[in-house]
Amino acid sequence: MKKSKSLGVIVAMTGCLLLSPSTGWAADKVDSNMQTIVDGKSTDQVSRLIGQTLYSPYALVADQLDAQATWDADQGTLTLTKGTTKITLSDRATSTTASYPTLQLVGDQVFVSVRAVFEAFDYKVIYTSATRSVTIQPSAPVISNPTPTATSDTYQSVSILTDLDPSTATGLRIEGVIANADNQVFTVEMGSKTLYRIAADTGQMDTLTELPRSGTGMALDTDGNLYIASGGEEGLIYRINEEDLSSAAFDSSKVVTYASGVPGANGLAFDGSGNLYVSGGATGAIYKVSASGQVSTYASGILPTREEQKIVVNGIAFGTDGQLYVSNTSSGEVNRFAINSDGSLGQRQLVAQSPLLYGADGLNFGPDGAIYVAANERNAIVRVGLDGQVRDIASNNNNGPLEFPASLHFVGNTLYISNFDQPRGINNPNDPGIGASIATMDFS
Ligand SMILES: [Ca+2]
Ligand SMILES: [Ca+2]
Ligand SMILES: [Ca+2]
Repeated sequence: MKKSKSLGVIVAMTGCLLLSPSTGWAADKVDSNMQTIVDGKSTDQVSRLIGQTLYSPYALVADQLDAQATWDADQGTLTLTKGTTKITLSDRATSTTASYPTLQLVGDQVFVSVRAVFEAFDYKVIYTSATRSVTIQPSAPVISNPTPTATSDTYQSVSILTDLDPSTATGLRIEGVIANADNQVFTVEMGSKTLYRIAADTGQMDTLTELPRSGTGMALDTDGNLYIASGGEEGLIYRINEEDLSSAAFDSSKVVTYASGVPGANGLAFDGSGNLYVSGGATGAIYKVSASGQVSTYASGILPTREEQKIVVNGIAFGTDGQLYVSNTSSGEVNRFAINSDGSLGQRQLVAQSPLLYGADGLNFGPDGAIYVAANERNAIVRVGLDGQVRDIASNNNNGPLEFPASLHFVGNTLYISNFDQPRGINNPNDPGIGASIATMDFS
């Protein structure tokens, strides 16, 4: 037993505390519908708002921390101990803990301040008013954040395979790109919702169909079937059969809705078992669509740090280690999650954070095993080593050839990049330059 006193013991002992005249909480306490997310996992813990402070049952918090709880009946205090950290909580505001009571009695239960406890044990506690949620995550990254280096001698050349609007530098928008083993490259123009097929060898572009809705990220399953994310409040995933992708007589009947209920759907990645993981953009959610089509929603616990950019789960790809890697566009991070045996997300680990990753959008693993990230607002492609080293491998000013690069996909040693051409960051205004286009880089 880590907890040296059972709840029953505490309840018995706290009877006298209820008589204390200093505990003026009774009129203030209200049930809270606040969602509490610990290490990326949504919990169903019953919390109470007392004044402006959120309190949770002490036993649950001690369990989440794996801390030892000890009650001092004489002092009416609860002590939590883990490793070398020890804090004492009481129903009186004290200078050594917080300016508010860190412990409250609610009915026959002992509640403790979520913020006071987790911050004392070096967790970040972040309240998000829009979603009425409290996110709790370790303050220290698992992998250290290296000093970013960007040297021009590491730059590699970028070529344009296809300019979607050859006569102009502005107007069209493409977010997703995917290429298959049949030398076919696919992208969706967002304004017209047009699905294009582009020959990887010649750059020739064919119009396949107009999708019911616009499309963003794309993925192929192991059989070569194509999947396209369509975000918005009612997010959808479209699917097109592999044999139809080469069809000369493509029509809209070839596009079927594979999944729905994935708000903000942005990036797509298959695991090795046919489960599709979907990043939820600004929702912060990551969805799993099982091979049988069942949708599960997981809170990533990833938050924005820049007000002007709210997208926090964007690019998404599996590593050879079986972990799911996702980019945080707002804070310039790559995070990863182990996948639990039930398909849910394990604990978040920070792989790298850098200003070079501001605008981190699509990501994909290269032939050298490193992560390549499209840093859209920087007109840059960034390499992130699994050791956390971050460096630009290509970047340019507003003239292109990178024009707000949004997605990228390797086929062998060739990297295909979609130039989204949003007018933001270095690409603002988006004229001059090439505009919406497919760029390539050769890593052979
Ligand atoms: Ca153009
Ligand atoms: Ca994206
Ligand atoms: Ca430009």
